[in-house]
Amino acid sequence: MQRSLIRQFYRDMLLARQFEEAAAEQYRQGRIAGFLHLYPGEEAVAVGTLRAADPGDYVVSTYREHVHAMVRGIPPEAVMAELFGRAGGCSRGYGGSMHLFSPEHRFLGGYAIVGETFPVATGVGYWLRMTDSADAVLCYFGDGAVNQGTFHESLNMASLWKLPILFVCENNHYQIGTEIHRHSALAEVHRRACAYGMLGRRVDGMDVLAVYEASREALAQVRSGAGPFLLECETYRYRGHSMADPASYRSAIEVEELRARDPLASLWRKAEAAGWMTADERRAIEAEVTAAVDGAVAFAEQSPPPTELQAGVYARPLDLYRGAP
Ligand SMILES: Cc1ncc(C[n+]2csc(CCOP(=O)(O)OP(=O)(O)O)c2C)c(N)n1
Ligand SMILES: [Mg+2]
Repeated sequence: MQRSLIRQFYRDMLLARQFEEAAAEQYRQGRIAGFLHLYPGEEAVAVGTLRAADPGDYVVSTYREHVHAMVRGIPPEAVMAELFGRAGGCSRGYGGSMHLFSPEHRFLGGYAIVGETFPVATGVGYWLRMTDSADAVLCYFGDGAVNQGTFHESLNMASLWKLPILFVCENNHYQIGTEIHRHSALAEVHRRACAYGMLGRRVDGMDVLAVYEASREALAQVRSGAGPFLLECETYRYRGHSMADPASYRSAIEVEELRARDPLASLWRKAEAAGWMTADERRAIEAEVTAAVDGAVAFAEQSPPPTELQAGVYARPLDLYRGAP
């Protein structure tokens, strides 16, 4: 694999880790309100899948989507400012943490409803197919979303119509505090693909190289016209479900075991052993990432609050009240 790509993976995952830790700190200080779902532990999934995608592909993600947005090219400043609810945010401060959006990056959200990404991605896939586009859609969801009716309805139609969609399950084994064997009759999510006549496989979601390779193969299938693909990435979140969750439902031993497979540390070990990255290069990336995260927080702090609260709203409440069309 190219050395530049390995460094890119490392930089992306380090930015992801540090950005999220900075967001947690800003939340504690009261600068970020509402719910905040962080990604530490899961970095290899967003980075491996999205670096395998083409710039023209569309992305539909969940409420745990800050990292997906940044890997897609939305600047960290615009993501942090959105978390702060400021006008400099990528959704101009109206959306907050769970509703990042950027049409120019083909980043179609940020959805707070569990299972909401399936029909949105299916609609985009349908449009791509109708227009004979070469682009694809990457649709993210958690293990806890696969028992929603939208999963069945969307995967069935997507497969029937051979839509160009890569369904990416971020299986972190928990639906908030409920472990997967207690919420799913079938815990191996990728095996559900056969019910819809589509291809599916599981990959180690703590290993960015494995996720990247699996995503490239899956996207090649999707683009060939073979229809959608279900990629299950087995991963883990080191923090609670959201900042409001102390995660007391799991043992310290379990967390330690998964921390030993940390995606960043294991990539560094491999990169150093193979001579893909030197310690000096690693330090340079660390310095650059720290500056980028500090810059993002500084930008968010000085960005003003949104002023036009009614901009982008289709109907004004007063017109509705008066019966105007
Ligand atoms: C339709 C719906 N039901 C319930 C919720 C509350 N809720 C938010 S996240 C979540 C768990 C989702 O688990 P999972 O899909 O595994 O995602 P993860 O947070 O692990 O990434 C629930 C039940 C919601 N947002 N939407
Ligand atoms: Mg989960």
